[in-house]
Amino acid sequence: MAPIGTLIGPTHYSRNYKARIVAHILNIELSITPSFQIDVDNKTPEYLAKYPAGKTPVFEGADGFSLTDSSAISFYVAAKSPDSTRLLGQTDEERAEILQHVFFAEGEYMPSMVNVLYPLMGFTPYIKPAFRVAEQEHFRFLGVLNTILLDKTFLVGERLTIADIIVGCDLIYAFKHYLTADDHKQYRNVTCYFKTMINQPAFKAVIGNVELCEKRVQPPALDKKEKKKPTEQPKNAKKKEKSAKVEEEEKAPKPKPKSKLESLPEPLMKLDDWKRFYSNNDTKPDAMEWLWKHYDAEGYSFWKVEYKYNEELTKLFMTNNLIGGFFSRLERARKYAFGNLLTLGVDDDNMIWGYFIVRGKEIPEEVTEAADFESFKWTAADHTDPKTRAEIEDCFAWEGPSLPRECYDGKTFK
Ligand SMILES: N[C@@H](CCC(=O)N[C@@H](CS)C(=O)NCC(=O)O)C(=O)O
Repeated sequence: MAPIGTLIGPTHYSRNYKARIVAHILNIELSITPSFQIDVDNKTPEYLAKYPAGKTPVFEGADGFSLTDSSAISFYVAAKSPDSTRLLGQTDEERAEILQHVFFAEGEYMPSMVNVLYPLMGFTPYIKPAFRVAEQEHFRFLGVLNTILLDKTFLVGERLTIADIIVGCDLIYAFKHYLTADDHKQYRNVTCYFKTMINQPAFKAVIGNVELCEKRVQPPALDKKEKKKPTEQPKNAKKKEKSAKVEEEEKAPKPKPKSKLESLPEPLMKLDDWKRFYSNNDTKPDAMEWLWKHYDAEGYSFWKVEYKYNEELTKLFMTNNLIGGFFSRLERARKYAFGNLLTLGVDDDNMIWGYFIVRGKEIPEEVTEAADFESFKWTAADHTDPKTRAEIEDCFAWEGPSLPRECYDGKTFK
């Protein structure tokens, strides 16, 4: 049987598992995209033109039908089977209950999980008070699920349905990275349910073994300045006296400032041309030869970028996520910057290192305004120096003798 279409997105993300588990159970052929790079492939103009939210996964049907949202895609894939009611519910009541659990998982539980796990994993900035509130909310929803599961093996009826597939997948991150033995006791029914799910043959076939978390992921390194903040006295006590009017004005959305970079003379090399050439050609030698031929040293500058708190990095994949998080907060700089940051080293001993090209001779505010900019050291780099040039080439190629350590993975900002 030919595939009904392609599930596009990173194959190791839990949202990507849902439709594949459905397809596995109902014997539906579904193509996947193993080399998909999150934050790169879902940010191209072509992808955004088709899927404006830039999220993954998305589905492209063999017949041209396209769809976003992992749960919607899972429902659609299930509906393609003559045996669909097996997962989609046999009665009106079952179908409505399935939706009830899916909406709870997606609308209530997932946002709370994301607000806890994303800061821990470096996808979003870690702000302690917001994090504490998110933790409480996450535990509250786990408690709700724990009550729902008090006397149930499956969420709806006596057999696995799509509700279990969606909720089971939505619980993966929390059990893999956050919930430890004490939480397992506290949310016993949820834990038992989760273990039942990940031991279902279809879950195993798609995901493999899920290792439960033993030690909770710790918050990423805070900017040292931020760490000092709690002991500092508020500098400006008068702030409190500000008139309501001033505060109102401050709260009002400010018009997006025009970039200062727009007033610089037009550069000889267009950054978009470089990005396109880099994406479509071998980095060494082709793209690098192109760059050295076209690089306009008046219009751009090179910067070596190093993470300041490498000693606090732990798992390689988390380090790489941290880069992804930083890049997503550099969104405003996309027009004016290109770079590669690499995750180098091994688990529990790794570093972030790389190079950027930016428009102008200084680091533009589109970069410095990123919440975690201060966590990185930016040093002006002289691309005419042979050693630096070799490093830039190896960095952009993600391999080569001048990398300070073995390259595990990396991200390209383009
Ligand atoms: N409700 C959506 C959420 C999709 C979503 O947030 N996907 C994440 C990856 S798991 C993503 O694409 N993040 C990239 C971004 O937000 O730019 C779904 O279930 O598909």
